[in-house]
Amino acid sequence: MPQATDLSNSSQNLAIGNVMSWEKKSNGIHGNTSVSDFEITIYKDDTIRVQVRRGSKFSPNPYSVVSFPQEIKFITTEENGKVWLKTSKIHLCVNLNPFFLTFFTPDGKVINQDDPAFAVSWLGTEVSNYKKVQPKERFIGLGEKTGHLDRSGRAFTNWNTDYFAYGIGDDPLYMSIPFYIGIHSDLSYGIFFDNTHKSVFNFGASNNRFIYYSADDGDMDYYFFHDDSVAKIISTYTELTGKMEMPPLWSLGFQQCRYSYYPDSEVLTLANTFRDKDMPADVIYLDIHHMEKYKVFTFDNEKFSDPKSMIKALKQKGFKVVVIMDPGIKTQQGYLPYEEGKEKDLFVKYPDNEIYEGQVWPGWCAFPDFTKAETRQWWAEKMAFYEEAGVDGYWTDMNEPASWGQFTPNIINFDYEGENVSHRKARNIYGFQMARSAKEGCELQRPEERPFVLTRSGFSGIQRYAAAWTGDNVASEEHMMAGIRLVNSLGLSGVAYSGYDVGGFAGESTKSLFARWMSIATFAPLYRAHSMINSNDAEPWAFGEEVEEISRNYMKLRYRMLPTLYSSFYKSTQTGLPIAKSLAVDYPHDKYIYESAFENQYLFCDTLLIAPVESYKEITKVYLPEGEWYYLYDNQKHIGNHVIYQDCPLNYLPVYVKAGSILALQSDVSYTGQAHDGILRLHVYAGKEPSTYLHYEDDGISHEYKKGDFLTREIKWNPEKNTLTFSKSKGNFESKFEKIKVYFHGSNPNAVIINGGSEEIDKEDFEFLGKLTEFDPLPDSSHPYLKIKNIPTVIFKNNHSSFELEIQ
Ligand code: NBV
Repeated sequence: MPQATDLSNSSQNLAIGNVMSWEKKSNGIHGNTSVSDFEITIYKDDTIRVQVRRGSKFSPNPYSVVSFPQEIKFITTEENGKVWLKTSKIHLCVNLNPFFLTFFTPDGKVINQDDPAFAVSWLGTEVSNYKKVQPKERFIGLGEKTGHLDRSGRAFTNWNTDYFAYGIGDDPLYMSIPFYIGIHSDLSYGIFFDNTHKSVFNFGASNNRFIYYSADDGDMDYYFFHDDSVAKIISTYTELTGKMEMPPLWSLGFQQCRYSYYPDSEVLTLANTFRDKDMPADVIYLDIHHMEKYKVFTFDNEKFSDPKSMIKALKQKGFKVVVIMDPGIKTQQGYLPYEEGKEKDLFVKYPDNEIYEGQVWPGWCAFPDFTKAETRQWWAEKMAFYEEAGVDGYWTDMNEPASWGQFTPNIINFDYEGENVSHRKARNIYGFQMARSAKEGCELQRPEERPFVLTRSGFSGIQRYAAAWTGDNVASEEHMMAGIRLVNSLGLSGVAYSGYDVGGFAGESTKSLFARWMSIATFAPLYRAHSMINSNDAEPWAFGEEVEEISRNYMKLRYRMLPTLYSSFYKSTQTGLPIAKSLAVDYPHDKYIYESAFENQYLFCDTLLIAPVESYKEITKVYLPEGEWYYLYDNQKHIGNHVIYQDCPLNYLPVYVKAGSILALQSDVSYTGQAHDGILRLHVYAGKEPSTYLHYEDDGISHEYKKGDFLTREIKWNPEKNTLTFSKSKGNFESKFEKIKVYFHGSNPNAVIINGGSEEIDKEDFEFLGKLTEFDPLPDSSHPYLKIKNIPTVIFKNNHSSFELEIQ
């Protein structure tokens, strides 16, 4: 029998040891050693779960995983002291004396192997899994972690932390995602360590023997993923932990925040200024000064005497309003949320049942226990207060949870879905569950609309409930670049919808820094500017005319790109893949992409390669991976697998279009809800490889798309036949685009023929414009030193049948 709870001699390492017995179960095996029980479960061909415990039962995390093992065929055999579990994608070898695991490909290559001596081990309650480092192995992912794209040589801690003005190498930050991807010898795999205690991932820091992950307590409980691409591994991880749902279209527009805009007249002036200055924008945030003495579910009546009318006026101008919600509830007699929380037993407590209090903005506060269903439901109901005023979205801040002193006592208790656990186990999922409650509040209050929640804290699975932002960054060039890596890393870790405070939250941005940040963030999934109290104004017009012009140009480009962006969001809801995609996803084995000069580069919406560069640089080195790449602003074609030197004046951020891809644009609008001119502009960039653009549309706001009110259409470029094929559109949604105009970049057609000449589209609806059209991605620039002329163009009515354009 395992000595399940014997922690004697805990000052030395206790390894799992020899297997005493094992048995087959329906979807794997289980067994024991002298110190522990283990279970190995085949989830899918590409996913195997490994659980090891010392307690009398497993204590899994009830929050992150949302899918169950599939019934699949696998083979189990025992030979020469090894048990083999074989699926079509992974061959797992369990060595019995001692217990250690080796994951192989079906053709016998080692993907990943435990350090045979230590494998799974304990130091007291701390549980670890030690892994051998494979030749030239790299590690990517782990969510919101600072540092290099390749995490080798560093260790990271998962312990959600409020960290004002963090340094660009500091750790831990606000959100924990214990999932990483290993890359070596043309192989890749993923590991999700599903334990919510404080955990550490050591990728070879201070040792040259192994890498390991450990948690303060709880089970060794991890999922191992292997497939033939990094993309498939991310997809599989998000099948396990869930995918984001379609956000409201308005949330993809520009969002303006400040700590804090008040009073109401200032908020209205802000909205008017965007419209007067012809700068497209969709969202204005109300930070903590909207509240009376920072008490959640109140408005400060002096600053906002009639919030409902103010929000109505903003809506008339096409703006949406997002309010901040902090978890701390002021412990003030008579303050309803406090009284109710006490009465209904909804707050976090000490083990002797006294309510725990910590200090935050309102003073001493009680903390709703979001790990309890009743609390989440209560909070969701309380949100009626904001809904009545017409609020559109919610921003869950301080949900690590933060408190003055930044050191919450571990002794306090959380419900944790009835398990009743200490802060040690609950902290990392507190913010995740607060965001869930906010999302459920939106669904409860406005079931007909899609929720929008932006969260600071979270854990694996957070993508199901909220978008994320990277907290209190600093107005500096290094922070601008670090934020890009954070967002890219979140994308590698299942969180496709994220962004950073454009301009920097703490400190003062310079003119050039702000301009560059605005242009880079045009290509971030979340496009939001924010700045700290008592700092200079930091709106896109606050830095003088040149910055205003650059900002306007890029903001407009963002809105023109909406068809591409929205379609990319749709794709991400299906695949879990990032929208801002580190080059490590598509080119994991290309060593150049990990170099510090190039590690910030990423693909946006699969079509554009963004090469972020500091604002003071006039020329920069860009690495273009395999393939061909068009410089966005002049169509110059570059051959991939090359480093190029690129001019990067402040008004032109280096952006390249992948040859073979299709960039879908629309006309200028002032906000996402405004009608465009009805023409979908498809820019086809000729390349050697075939490619597909999946166009997606729906009403942008309701859930009707789930019932079939959407439109998808595949548009395929075939370079061999020189054809562009439009599939029949799917779904019941009537496209908002009456016409389609195709621009041919990099090919030189004399004619375009539809359906080989047998027009199924009426000829009158189809026109080849020849070499007429100009294209300038930044048309309002007063320095249009680039303009792409003579692009052959065809325009036709958007009917929903399938057809083919043959380019001659
Ligand atoms: O609510 C004020 C700020 C907010 O603006 C910021 O975005 C959060 O990250 N909040 C933190 C609290 C305190 C900041 C010093």
